[in-house]
Amino acid sequence: MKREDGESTAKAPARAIILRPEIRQRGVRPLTAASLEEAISLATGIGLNVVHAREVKVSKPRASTLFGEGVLEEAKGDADAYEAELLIVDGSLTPAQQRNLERAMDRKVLDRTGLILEVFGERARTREGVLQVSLAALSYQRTRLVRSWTHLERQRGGAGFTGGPGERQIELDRRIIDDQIDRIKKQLEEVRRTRAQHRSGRKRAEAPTIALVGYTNAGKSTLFNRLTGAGVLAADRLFATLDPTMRGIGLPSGRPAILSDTVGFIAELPTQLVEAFRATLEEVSEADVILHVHDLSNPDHAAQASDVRGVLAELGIETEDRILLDVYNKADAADPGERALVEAQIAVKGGAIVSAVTGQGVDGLMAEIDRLLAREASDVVLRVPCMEGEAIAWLHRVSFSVETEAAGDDLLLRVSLPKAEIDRFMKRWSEIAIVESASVRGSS
Ligand SMILES: Nc1nc2c(ncn2[C@@H]2O[C@H](COP(=O)(O)OP(=O)(O)OP(=O)(O)O)[C@@H](O)[C@H]2O)c(=O)[nH]1
Ligand SMILES: [Mg+2]
Repeated sequence: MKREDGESTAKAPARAIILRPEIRQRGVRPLTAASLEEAISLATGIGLNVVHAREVKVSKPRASTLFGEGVLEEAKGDADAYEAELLIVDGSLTPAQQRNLERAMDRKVLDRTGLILEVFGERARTREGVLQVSLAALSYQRTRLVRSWTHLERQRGGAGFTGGPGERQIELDRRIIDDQIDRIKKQLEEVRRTRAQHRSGRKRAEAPTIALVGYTNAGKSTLFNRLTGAGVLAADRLFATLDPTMRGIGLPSGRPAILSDTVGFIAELPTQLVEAFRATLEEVSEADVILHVHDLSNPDHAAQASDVRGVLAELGIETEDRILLDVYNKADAADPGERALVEAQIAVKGGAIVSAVTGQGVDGLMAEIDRLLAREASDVVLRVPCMEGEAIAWLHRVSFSVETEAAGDDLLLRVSLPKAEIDRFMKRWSEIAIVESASVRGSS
């Protein structure tokens, strides 16, 4: 890991041990996609050298240290033996637990939220992304009387974590943090104002929007690239994408649509991050179609899907009033038995099986999106003055069908459009009248 503070160069990566508490309530293991393997990926993703990792059953979580005496002693022994500088607890710790563990272990302790914040910090590229992550990290740190680790610490210009800060220092830190939070919020507002202007520009493009959501590493960016021909970064690492990207695509019917790629979700996503990323996730909350991308090759894909649905709910994204389509990706690498199970499920609930890498199933997916959009369509008759060339062209481009009849200086156009698009049209050409609104077709 290279440090930029000039203190030392070409330093060996920090050594870390990971303990994953498995908290069983009434002996039941909670359904979550979080796993020791995932924690290792997160840690190596920020350049840590994971020298030891294991799960620890916790039947009675202790308020002071989470783990019991025996576990702590063993962990201390491991950490010493492996010369680890850092202990990662892949679960959530209260500020007091974190502090007590640091004392007991005599080294820095990072919990799952802290770890995920570090990963986001490392991945952030755009100004908005960097600001959002800083905001999340600061509001997390504010509640803790301990300092954060690695680069977030460096960004703050801190002096490292050894020794642990005294109470007076902490009070001071807190005031500094509050000032920083205020400043970042103002900067974010500024950045978002600019982005809102872009968004209203996109709205004027008047095409349905399709958002890709899913667990991190499910293949959203790869699918995005396959569908748009774009060169968005796709990589086998967690949270390769942080900033939303949008591109226009053409559906098989010839109708245009806008596809957006977004940040992935993860089990036990820190609330601070959900809050900080709420604005960028607006692309999802405003989408007409949500494609939930699953990694069919991952044995935990069902748990991942339930985590994703949990985050969508936490974001207040209703899935009832819009089209939600389950897309099972990585079919090329999936277990045949698992695939058969999902196929049976799709026969009942709908969905698509694809491979973003080989392209298998992708045409079918596009046709399915068209079909679902068409299903939302209803017929309306509009009285459009002949001179409104732009409106007439728009209707021809976007409608599923158009029948035209002359009526004096006007045209009567019977078009079939999804409700959302009729609204878009009426907003843009408010002076054009609907003369007849037929019932929703509602056929398959
Ligand atoms: N075998 C196989 N691998 C795939 C497929 N789609 C994506 N991958 C691989 O999965 C890894 C993650 O892909 P991404 O597209 O970056 O995943 P993502 O969902 O955008 O991930 P985040 O941005 O981190 O949330 C990459 O190594 C891809 O090459 C697929 O259809 N088959
Ligand atoms: Mg991505």
